[in-house]
Amino acid sequence: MTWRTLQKEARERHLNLLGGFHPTPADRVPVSCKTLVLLGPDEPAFWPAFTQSAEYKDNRPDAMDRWSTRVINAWAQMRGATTLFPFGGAPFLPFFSWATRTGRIHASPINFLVHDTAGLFVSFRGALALPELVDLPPSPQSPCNTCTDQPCRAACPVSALTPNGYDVPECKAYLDTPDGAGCMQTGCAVRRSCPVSERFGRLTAQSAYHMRHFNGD
Ligand code: B12
Repeated sequence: MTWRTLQKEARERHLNLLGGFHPTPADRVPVSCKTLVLLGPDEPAFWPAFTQSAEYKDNRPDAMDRWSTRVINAWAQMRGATTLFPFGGAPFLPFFSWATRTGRIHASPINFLVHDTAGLFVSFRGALALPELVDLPPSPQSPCNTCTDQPCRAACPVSALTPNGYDVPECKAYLDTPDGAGCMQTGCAVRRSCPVSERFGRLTAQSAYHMRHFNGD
């Protein structure tokens, strides 16, 4: 199994390989796992495909999580892999830690994760725990290392998301005001401010969907 083949299979499912690593016992992955691969949406193809799915159309809760479970579980079965998901309630699996283990996803100046092509819009739909050792491509350094302006540091209109941490109540209080409509309709201003995110192709409708999910829809 090569990385290239996996990437092709991911794209056929409107997913993208964000990075991978060879786990040690400290990583808390299934014992049979020799390679853990983190999966995100393949932008901008993901949103049109997802909105055509049965999960999106049935109006039941957690449509994207149910879509991810169905699609990734079916793929894993074909590959003899185990699946791991970032959602499903506490205790959550350590996706933040796994992301940084790839060497390709890093903590940004405001502590959200940042990726070489997704920027601050990096997000996970699941992970494949593969029983074989897959050769991994080289990991690019954090895009923040060469980002001189670092607009993410000052992009939040109410300074809820800064290098000192994330004030979730402050963020949500702002989202409930008329001024918060920009973040609600086009996505978090901090994530949008990242120069890498700008080039990523995340559709506005998808960002609005996540913001509604996050802020009590
Ligand atoms: C709980 C949670 C939240 C909570 C609390 C977040 C908070 N207080 O910071 C709430 C509901 C508020 C939240 C909100 C959002 N979240 Co959230 N959230 C999670 C969730 C489900 C669990 C986190 C957790 O407890 N993990 C378990 C712990 C034990 O494991 P761990 O994550 O590896 O823990 C380590 C890290 O947290 C690390 N750590 C923490 N801070 C730092 C800082 C540095 C510098 C380093 C190196 C490490 C580090 O230390 C921990 C111990 O090792 C994760 C998914 C997941 N399974 O991880 C998503 C996740 C972190 N969220 C994510 C997203 C996308 C969002 C939203 C942007 C959703 C949206 N709108 O689209 C919003 C933020 C709103 C906004 N501004 O847009 C993404 C990450 C995005 C990113 N670029 O970083 C994740 C990975 C989900 C996903 N499916 O991709 N979230």
